[in-house]
Amino acid sequence: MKLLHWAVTLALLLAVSQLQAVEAAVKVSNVSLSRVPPKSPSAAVYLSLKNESHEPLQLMAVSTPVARHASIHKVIIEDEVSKMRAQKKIVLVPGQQLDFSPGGYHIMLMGLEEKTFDNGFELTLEFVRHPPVKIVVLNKSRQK
Ligand SMILES: [Cu+2]
Repeated sequence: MKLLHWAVTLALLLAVSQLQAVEAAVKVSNVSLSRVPPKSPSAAVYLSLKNESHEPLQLMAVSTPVARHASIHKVIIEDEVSKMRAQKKIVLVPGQQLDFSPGGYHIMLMGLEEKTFDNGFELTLEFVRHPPVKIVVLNKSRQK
């Protein structure tokens, strides 16, 4: 009975340490928000995403309670015209860092809920075979 207890404890410890290893696989930094024009009902979030694991990392979706619609966008040039295209996924190879920036990748928020948006908000990044990562976006561009 005691041996079984130890086996269960060991299994749990292993599960926890594996979970922590996976959690540390994604690093998010340089989070910023752009809302142009200031009163428009949409905004773009920029950030740096780094894959610190030894496996490819796939960002599949984004969500936030402050917008009716959130998606991964990329700016492309087509016939000399700048357009935004929704991206189904972004794949980062091990060690790769991707900087979302104006003119490139961004997280598009549409149909903003003004009251909640103004105080900063939570944004969830969803990955394949990796737990969701929640980040906080501060609304520094707030206008009184
Ligand atoms: Cu966009």
